[in-house]
Amino acid sequence: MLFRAGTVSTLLASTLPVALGQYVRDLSSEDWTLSGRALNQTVPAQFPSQVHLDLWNAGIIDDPYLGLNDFNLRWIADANWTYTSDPIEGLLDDYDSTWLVFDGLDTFATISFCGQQIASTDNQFRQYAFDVSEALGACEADPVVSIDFGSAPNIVDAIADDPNSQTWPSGVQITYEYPNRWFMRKEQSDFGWDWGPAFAPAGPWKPAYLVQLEKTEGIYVLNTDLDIYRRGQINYLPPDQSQPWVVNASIDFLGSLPSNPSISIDVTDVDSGALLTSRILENITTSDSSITGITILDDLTPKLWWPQGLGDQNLYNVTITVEDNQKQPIAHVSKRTGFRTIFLNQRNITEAQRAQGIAPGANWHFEVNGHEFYAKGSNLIPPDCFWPRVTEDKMTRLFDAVVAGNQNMLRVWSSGAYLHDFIYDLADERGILLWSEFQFSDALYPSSSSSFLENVAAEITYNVRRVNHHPSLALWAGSNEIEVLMLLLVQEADPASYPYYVGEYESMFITLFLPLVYENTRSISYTPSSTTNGYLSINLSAPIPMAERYDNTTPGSYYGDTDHYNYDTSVAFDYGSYPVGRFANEFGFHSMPSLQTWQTALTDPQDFAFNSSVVMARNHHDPVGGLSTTNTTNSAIGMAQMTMGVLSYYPVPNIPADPTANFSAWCHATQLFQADMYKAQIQFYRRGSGMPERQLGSLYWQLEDIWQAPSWAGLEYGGRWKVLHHVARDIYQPVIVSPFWNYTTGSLEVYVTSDLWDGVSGSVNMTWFDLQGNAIPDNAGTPRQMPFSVGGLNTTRVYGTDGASLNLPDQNDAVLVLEMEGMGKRPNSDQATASESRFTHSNYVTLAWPKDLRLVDPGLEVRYQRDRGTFVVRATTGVSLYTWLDYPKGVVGYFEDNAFVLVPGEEKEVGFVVQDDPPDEGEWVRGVNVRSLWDQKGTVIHS
Ligand code: BMA
Repeated sequence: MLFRAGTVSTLLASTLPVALGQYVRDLSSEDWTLSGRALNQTVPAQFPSQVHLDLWNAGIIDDPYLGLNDFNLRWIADANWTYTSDPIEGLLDDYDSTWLVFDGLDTFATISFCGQQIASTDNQFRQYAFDVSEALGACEADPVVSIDFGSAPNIVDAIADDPNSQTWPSGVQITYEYPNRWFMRKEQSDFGWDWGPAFAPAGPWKPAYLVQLEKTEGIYVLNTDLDIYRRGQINYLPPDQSQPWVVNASIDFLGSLPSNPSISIDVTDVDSGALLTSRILENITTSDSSITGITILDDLTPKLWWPQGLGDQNLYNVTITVEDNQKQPIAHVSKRTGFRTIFLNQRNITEAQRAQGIAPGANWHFEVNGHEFYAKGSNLIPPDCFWPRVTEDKMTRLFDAVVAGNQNMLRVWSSGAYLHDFIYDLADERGILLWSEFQFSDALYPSSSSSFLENVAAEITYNVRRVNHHPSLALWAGSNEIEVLMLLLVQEADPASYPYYVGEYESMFITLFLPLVYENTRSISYTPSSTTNGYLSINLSAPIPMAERYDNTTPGSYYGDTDHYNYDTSVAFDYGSYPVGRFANEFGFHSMPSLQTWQTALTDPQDFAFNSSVVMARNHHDPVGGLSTTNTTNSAIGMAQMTMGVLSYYPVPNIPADPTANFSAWCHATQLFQADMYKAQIQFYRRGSGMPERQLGSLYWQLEDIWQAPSWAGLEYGGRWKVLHHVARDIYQPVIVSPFWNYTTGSLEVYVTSDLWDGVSGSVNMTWFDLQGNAIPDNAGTPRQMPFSVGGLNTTRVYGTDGASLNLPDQNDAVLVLEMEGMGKRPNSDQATASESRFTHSNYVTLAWPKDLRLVDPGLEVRYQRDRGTFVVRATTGVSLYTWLDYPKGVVGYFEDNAFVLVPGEEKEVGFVVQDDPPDEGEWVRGVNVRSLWDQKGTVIHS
C-alpha cells in the first residue's frame, strides 16, 4: 500500500507525523516471510513480530508457554533468522532520498535492501534510520528488504570470549538462564529472570517504515520531545507553581530544513476541543537532525492533570507545525499531553518539617503539582515475553485492574523494555504515574567500553525524548539494584576493586546519564538507582554532577527508599523486621497461580501437583543460574519457602482423595500467605505517613505475571486476580482502619490512616465475635466504638490494649471486626463548596494464627441474581474468613470484592466485571463457587 501524505488513511494519520512531499510506507502492510537454517522451509511472517510467534502461527512449534517449552524451544534462540519482505512495488525514482526507519529491532540485526547490505544494529531500544537512496537507485527490480537476526545468546557469548571484552570479579554477575546478558542492549529478562522463562526472542518487534522525501528541503519526523514545565523549573528543585507554563518542542527529523524555518503550536482541550492557545515558538535552534523552539504561556491557566484519586486527568492536544520561510508547512506532529509538575523530592528535611515531628535526614517522596501524596502501587514487569502480542486490549485490561486496585503509580522496572507510547497513553488517561527506568538491572555493565557507552547514550536520549510529553511519566531512574546489590556483591567478592566499580557505576549512571536526562527534559527528576539513600549534593559543573549519599548516614535519621525481601517466613508478620524508610519501592513474597491458570500451561494430569517436575521447572525462584534443564535444587528453595508460609500460619490443605483439588487448595493457600504478608507491610508503610519517617509510598513487587508460574505477582498471566490484588485493592483505599498485633508482646493497636489532603473524622466500631458468630460478652473489654479524627496524609491511633488483658474466653476462638466510617473531602474537590464524602473501611484481626483458630463450617451459600448480574454470598453457621469467590477458566474479569469476612447472617452482594468476551453467561455463572479458610483442609471444590 502506497499513500501520499495528505491523503493518508485515518488510522495512520492518527499515529504518524505527516508532511507534504513525502511517501511513507508502513512495512507492516507488506507480505513477509521468515526463514532460517534451523528450519528447512520458509514460513509466512507478521510484521512487527518475533520468531517464536511466526513459528507458532505456522504450526512449526506449539504454544511457547506450554509445559517445558522454556527449555525445549532453545533451538530457536540458538539459531539465526531472516525476515524477508516481498518485492516492494510502486516506489518512485524521482524522490530526493529514500530511508528505512526501524522503530525497534530485537536485537543483533543486519539489514539488506535490494540485495545490498545497508547496516547492522545492536540495540533493541533504539530507533534506526538508514539512507537507502543509492541502493534504490541501483536496484533493477522492486526492492526486497531483508533483516538477518543473529542469535543473541551466541553473540553475547562470543563477546564475552573476546579477550578485549571487560571482565568482572568472579561470582558477582547474576545469571538466570542464558549468561552474559550485560553485553547486550536487549531486554535483560529475555535471558530468564526469577519470575520468567528465557526465550531470548528475536525479530522486528516494532514497526518499520520506508520513507521517500520529495525535495531537498523536506523533513520526516522521527521523534518529538515535548517538554512542559513551570518557568525556571530545573529537574532537582521543587517547581514554583506560581510560574507560567513553558512549552518546549523539539523535533528529530530525516532530511534537511529550509533556511529560517519556524515552529508554531496549537493547544486544544481534548475533551471540549476548545483552542487554548496558538503560538509561534521563539528561540528556534536547529541542527542537522533536530529543530527546537520554546514559548511561555503567560496568563494561561490550563486545567491540570492529576493522578488517579487526586483529581481529573485533563489532557490537551499539542499540534506542532514546522514551516518554511514562505509559511508553507513542512511537518506536523500532534501529541496528546497534560499540564502537571511531578517532582521527586530528595531534599534535606527542613526545620519546618522537623517541627512537625518528621525525623531528620532527607525526603524521598513525589509531589504532583506541588502536593505531597501517598504513592500506592506496584512494580510492572514485561506483560509478556513477546512484545508484539502485547496489544492495546491486553494493556487496557491491565490498567483497568490497576485503577480498580486503587493504585496511582507503577514502577516500570528496569530490564524489561521502555514502554510503547500507547501504554503511556493508557496511563495518561487513567492517571497512573509511571516511574520509568533505564533498562539496566542486577548486573555490572561494560562501562569501560566507549562503543557501549555511545550505544546506551543514544538509547537514553531517544527514549527520554520520545515519552517526555506523557503526563503519566513520573521519574527516570537509571537502573535497578546496581547500587544496593551489585556494588555490595563486589565489596564482598573483591573489596580491593570496590572503589573502581563505584567509579564505573558513577561514570555511567551519573556522569553520562544525568546530563542526558537534564538536557532533554526539565520536567522530570532523575535518580541513578531505583533504591538509594539519595544524594548529598548536585553540582552540574562538577565532574560527577551528583554526589550520592551511600552510607553517609546518621542514626535516627531516614533517607531514601527501601527494597525488602525476607524469605524467613518465621518473621513474616513481625513489624520489627520491616524497613523503616521514606518510601518502599519493592517488597514481596511469591505464591502459586490458581488452578485455572495452571490449566492453561500444564498438559499432563500428573503435572498438577505442588512439586511436580513441570511445576518445579517453571518455578524460577531461586533461579537455576544457568542452562540446566534438570537441576531443580534452587527451585526447591522457593517451593519450600511457599510451603513454610502455609505450614507456619494456615490450615494445611489435605485432600488425598482428589489430588487436583488438593493442588488447587495448596495454590490458594500460598496466595493467602502472600496477601497477608503484603497487607501487613502496606498497612505498616502507610501508617508511616504519620510517623517520624514520614513514609509516602509503597509499590509492591510485582503487579502482573509474564507467564503462568509461581511469582510475586498479584495478577496472574491472563488477568485473573490473585488474593493479593484484592487485598491490596482494599488496603489501598484512601482511608483505612488497620490492626497491629504484636504477637511477641501481645500488644494490639488500631490505627486509622488517610491519604486525603484534609482531615477525616468519624468512628471505628470494634466488635468481638467467637467463630460461630456469637458476640463475645462485654465485647471482651474493648470499647464498642471509638471516635477518631485524622489529619491529611496522616495516621492516628484509635485504640490500644495488651491482648492478655482482654477478657477473651479463648484467644483461638475470637475475631475482632473493625468497621470505620468517616467524613472528609476528596482531594482537589472545590474546598469551599464541595460537600464531604463518606469513607468506609472494614478490617479484622485474630490474636492467633489462622491454623490455630477453632474454625467452624460457616455454611456459605452463593446465589446469582440474573436481573442484577451479581452474586449474593451469605455465611449461615459461622464466621467465614477469607471468603473467596472463584470463577471457572475461560472467563476474564474480576469480582468487585473478594477475600472478605462474613459473620453469620451477613449477606454480601458482589458484582463481577467481565473484561473480555465471556463464554455464555448461563454457563460460566454456574461455575462460580465460594470457599473460605474452613474449606482449605478438605472440602472438595472443583473449578
Ligand atoms: C528484586 C527485583 C527483581 C526481582 C525481584 C524478586 O530484586 O528488582 O529483580 O525479580 O526482586 O526477586
